Amino acid sequence: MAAAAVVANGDYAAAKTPSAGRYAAVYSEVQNSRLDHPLPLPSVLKNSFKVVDGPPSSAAGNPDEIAKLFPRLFGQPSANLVPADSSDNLPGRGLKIGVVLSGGQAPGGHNVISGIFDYLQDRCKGSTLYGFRGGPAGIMKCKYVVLTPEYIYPYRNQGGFDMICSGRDKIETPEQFKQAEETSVKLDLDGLVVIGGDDSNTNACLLAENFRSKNLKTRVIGCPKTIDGDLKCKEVPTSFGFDTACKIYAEMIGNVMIDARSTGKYYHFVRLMGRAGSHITLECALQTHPNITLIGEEVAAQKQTLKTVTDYIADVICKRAELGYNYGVILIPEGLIDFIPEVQQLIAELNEILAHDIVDEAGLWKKKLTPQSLQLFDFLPPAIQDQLMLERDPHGNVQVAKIETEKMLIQMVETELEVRKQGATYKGQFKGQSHFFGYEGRCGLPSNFDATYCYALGYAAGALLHSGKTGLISSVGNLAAPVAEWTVGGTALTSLMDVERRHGKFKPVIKKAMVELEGAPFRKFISTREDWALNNRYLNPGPIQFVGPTSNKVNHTLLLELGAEA
Ligand code: FBP
Repeated sequence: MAAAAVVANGDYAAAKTPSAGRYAAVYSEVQNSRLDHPLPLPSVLKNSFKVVDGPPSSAAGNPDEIAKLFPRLFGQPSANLVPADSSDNLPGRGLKIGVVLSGGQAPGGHNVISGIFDYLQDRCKGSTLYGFRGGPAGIMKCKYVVLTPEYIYPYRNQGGFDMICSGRDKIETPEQFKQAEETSVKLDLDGLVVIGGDDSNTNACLLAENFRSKNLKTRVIGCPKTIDGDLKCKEVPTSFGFDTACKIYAEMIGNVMIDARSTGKYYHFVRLMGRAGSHITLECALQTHPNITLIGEEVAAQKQTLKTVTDYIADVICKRAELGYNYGVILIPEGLIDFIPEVQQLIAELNEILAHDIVDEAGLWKKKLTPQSLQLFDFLPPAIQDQLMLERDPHGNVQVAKIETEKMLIQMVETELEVRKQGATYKGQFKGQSHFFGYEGRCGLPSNFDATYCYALGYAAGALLHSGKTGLISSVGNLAAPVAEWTVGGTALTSLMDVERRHGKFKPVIKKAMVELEGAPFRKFISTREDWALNNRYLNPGPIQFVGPTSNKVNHTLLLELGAEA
């Protein structure tokens, strides 16, 4: 970023308060105004603290397998930071710490780095923070930048991951672990912070285990990042980025709703990011009140098929037509097709074929599919067939962001409505418009909540490394309370793990948190969705506010899960 070079002043305090308009050439007024947005810290991080260990931990599933995979880390306790006397302060020696951004962008990542940096500045004078460039590959190739006050300043409270950029590489082969070890030794790293989602934090734990097994001093701490909102547990109430991304999508959905009502002629099929859990879709529904919302977890629990999903949408469209409404808004989670049992089965078979066989142009590979999967594959529109065959990501996942489920559903609903028209059970007009809101929400200016939460996560990661912890994920809790009362600590990464079959082998994975059908957000949604289906209760939340009465509003999902919203 050009702005990084503009602050030539090496003085930290001065860099924090540049003269007004310094970045005007490259930043909008709003971006500029965010640079000096003050970030409150939980009070435990503002004063002297000590680290208190909790009881021994276990695993989210298959503890015996996890214990075998992590012999040095399994069972370690989580850590809590509690107020203490200044006599308990850790020695303020300089540390060498690395930080890496891993996986998809999520608003607030820059503030995590700022939090780590400020912790080191405040409590470990003489420290060095290395930013590994381009994700985990930066660790393996020892590609880094030394983060200075001047380098960091223009990224404070800004969206994106462009300070050091991200990547989806995984450190998994013995050679790659060796490369990571070499980097750790070369830079004499005391610690490494991995900012990532479930896969990246699993990788962080493997690195922590590996470093310990090689008697290297490098400790590893993870940070919960993903707009998808599926990396969470009791101690980690939410992943950062979810709040901002949902607010951005909700604004766009609200606008589309008003457009639908204004013209009265379109059904808008909006697919929303979130490749596994449907948290984003559910939260956006709670913020905007669409006519139809599909929740993948419910579809799976009811063992729905593509046909039943299509029928459900067509039923609502027919009832609305009788009321005189030939328009509406339908929210679809990006991971939907992966929840439909018949498609799930097809994807599992395709995964095995793609991992082990050559996919020949003549289509002989199709003979390996079971008859049901072959029938379904042949029934899908060619574009969806191609999208299902695309290369898996480095973690073995189908790239659901590239599967245009919204277009497929429009086609299927259209065909169903045609049949109903011929049977005289539908007399309306149907025109579908497709949207995919995904990348638009990943690099927005972080909401006040994400900005503050991320800063605390980073500051806490610094504190955990300073106190010699490894294999923990930075955990900031009590988030419905004022920031001063937020709790801070680290949760054993192995306690979030289970084993899963990937690329045809069992691997440790952090169990994804899916939408709970008994949970408060889903129950709130089902209590009103029928009303939203037929009566237009559209809500347009408008753009994210940074000042004023609604600026510190937190998403419904988090508040409902914490019992702080009715
Ligand atoms: P993370 O799990 O890495 O945070 O990424 C989430 C996500 O934004 C998903 O919602 C989406 O399916 C995927 O990334 C898209 O990946 P890519 O950036 O590689 O296209």
